Amino acid sequence: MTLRTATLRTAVKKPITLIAGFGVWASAAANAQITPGGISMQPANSALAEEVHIFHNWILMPVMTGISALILGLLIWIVLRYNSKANPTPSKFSHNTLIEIIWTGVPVLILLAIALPSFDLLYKEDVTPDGQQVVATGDGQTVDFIFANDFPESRMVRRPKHLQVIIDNGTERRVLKNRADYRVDGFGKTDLVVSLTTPPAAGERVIIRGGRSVDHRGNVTLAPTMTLKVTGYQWGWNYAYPDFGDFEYLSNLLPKDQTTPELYLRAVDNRVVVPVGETVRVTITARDVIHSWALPAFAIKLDAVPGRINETWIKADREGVYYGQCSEICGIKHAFMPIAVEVVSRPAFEAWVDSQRALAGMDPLFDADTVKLAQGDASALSE
Ligand SMILES: [Cu+2]
Repeated sequence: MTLRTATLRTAVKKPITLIAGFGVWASAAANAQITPGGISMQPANSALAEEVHIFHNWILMPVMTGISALILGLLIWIVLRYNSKANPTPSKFSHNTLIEIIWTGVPVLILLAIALPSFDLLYKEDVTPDGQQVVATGDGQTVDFIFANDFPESRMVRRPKHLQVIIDNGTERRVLKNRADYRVDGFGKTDLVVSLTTPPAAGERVIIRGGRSVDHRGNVTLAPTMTLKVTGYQWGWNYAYPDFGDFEYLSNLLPKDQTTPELYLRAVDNRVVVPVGETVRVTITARDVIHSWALPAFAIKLDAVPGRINETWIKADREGVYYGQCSEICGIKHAFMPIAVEVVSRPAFEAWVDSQRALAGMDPLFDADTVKLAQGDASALSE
């Protein structure tokens, strides 16, 4: 119903459509992505989606292919070797302890091999990242930098992999290596002291990120910079940005004559707009019946349930427009409530926020000066 089954559904759906026959396969492919002739999943636009793809490609597909091949082989062998001509007098034995142990034990091991990484993925999709970062400027002498490890007990930085130290000299970024480039004192305590082997040059920025939300690339994912509030209704979506003022808007299907054949049933009049490289908390609910906010490029599919709020998060790697659909049968126009998310740079996002505020009769939140400042912050936030 919520995220748990939803994610598995995303991961498992493809092979089922593949098996279901070429007609279904072709139409599913055309539906799933804009690329003509594409048959696989949409390219991932987040570390999490990438990990879902790895799970699908390297665990689910080999397991399914292996089991199908094994069963087919056994069937062929039985048909050829034990038909009435080849084997006129069948043996009469029943039960074989060794084989029974194998066919009980092996499936258990296979299920465990699928379950363990999938639990990890479900946890990552369900728990909004809470990583924090401190940015200090080097002076050519200082080597010790303090990171406040003030997370709740269960989310504290306790191991080297929960911490990332990055040197930014203005033109490039270097991720330092634990032990070789720095040492950490105080894992599990309130103040972590990061001691660099060589002092950062004057003007170089030292970025220390800490937290338990570590993606599969080894990067600490920072806490959300904003919340996107999604409300499904018959037949469209309502989006609100509570951090940026009291404005909200409807997002509806673009009629056939206002878009291209490829984008019809994808394109909407008002897209969701989010900044690139920043964690966005997404809260999802519905006004009338259950809908589902699904965005394949981010491996997100979460039910929108009236009277309750579900939460997940996205963090886009790249700018661009990404499409999804309502994914819970919600009534006669279920197929006509697409989702379109536009990922933009931080300055473009701020300009967009101000344009929305202007429409709602509010003063701008960001002026030219703060846009400059925020650009600096944004470069610190993006990978
Ligand atoms: Cu719907």
